[in-house]
Amino acid sequence: MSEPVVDLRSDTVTRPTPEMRRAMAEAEVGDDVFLEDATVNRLQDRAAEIFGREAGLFTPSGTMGNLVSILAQTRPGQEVICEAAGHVYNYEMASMSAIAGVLPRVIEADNGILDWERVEGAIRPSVYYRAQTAMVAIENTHNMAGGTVYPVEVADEICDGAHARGLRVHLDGARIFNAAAALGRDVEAVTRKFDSVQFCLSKGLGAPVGSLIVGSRDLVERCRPIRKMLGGGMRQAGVIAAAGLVALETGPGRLVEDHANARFLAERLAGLPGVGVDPESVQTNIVIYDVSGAGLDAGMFLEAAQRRGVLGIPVDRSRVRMVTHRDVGRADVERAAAILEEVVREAAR
Ligand code: TLP
Repeated sequence: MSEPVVDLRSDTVTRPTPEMRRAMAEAEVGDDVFLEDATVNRLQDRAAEIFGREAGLFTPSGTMGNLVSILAQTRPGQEVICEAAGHVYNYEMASMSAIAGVLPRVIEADNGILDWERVEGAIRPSVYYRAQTAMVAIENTHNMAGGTVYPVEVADEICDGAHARGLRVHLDGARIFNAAAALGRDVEAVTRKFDSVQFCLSKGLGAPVGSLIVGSRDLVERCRPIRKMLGGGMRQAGVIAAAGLVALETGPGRLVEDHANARFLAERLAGLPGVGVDPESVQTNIVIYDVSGAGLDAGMFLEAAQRRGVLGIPVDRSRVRMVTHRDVGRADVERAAAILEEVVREAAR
């Protein structure tokens, strides 16, 4: 029998565990537009509790969670400061402009990690004839910078500085549990100064669907009608929230394994001729590496890897991203590393 494919395209590819499927089958449900789905309510309350916030709101995706948070805290014609390689700016269908009517004010940062000095420099002067900055949106971990983590003081300083200037701060915390695990802190401690936090159940935590927004009760009550406007008012959503609850309780504790597997993969790759990656820079579950030195572009490299049973995604012409997750263990990652070695050695021949 041929070996199964090692799918490292994303941590979104995990399948629900038997425990999640059981919870889904048995979920108590109701109509969530009438606020009557007991499982959704439980998930929202539990998320709020874990983050030390007043309330939570379940959304179908991280993309919707980010957009709802932006819509709730900005007006058309305002600006949102974000990082150049950030997800909200690059991978969300320009929704902040197309739907929220705000202009992304983009700044570049080393490793995707902004600091207050850079953010402050991008804030518009407070004069009536200039568009006004309304929000700062930061991403932790930073996906396309390779899963990099904000030091807590750096994020806190951005929040304090922005608040003093009257701005809101949104956290795209799709992978905030990975950040917290890497820092050895809890998510409450690393997110407490943000006005809104979006985090994904369907990434490292392993749920099949869903994200949450957590924040003050006032924020959540502003977000709820916006979610409905966007078509995110779901009915018996308890069937998916049930899996989310299992993910929330059981997912965070095992992320360190994914991080160790990612580091292991990076170490193996670093030993290959022409592959550019610094294993020390791999802080969480994402490995981004450059294959151009091996005489390959990212597309060619990934095609050759796919033929042998390993999947990743291209970041640009020369760089590849691979993400570890619950459905790949150390043995799978070892096999992937051996296959990628073959790809590189064959290219050298
Ligand atoms: N990221 C996906 C792709 O869209 C790139 C992935 O495979 O990593 N914020 C961040 C930081 C994300 O990485 C993602 C998904 C989202 C938001 C959006 O979440 P979903 O996919 O639930 O809309």
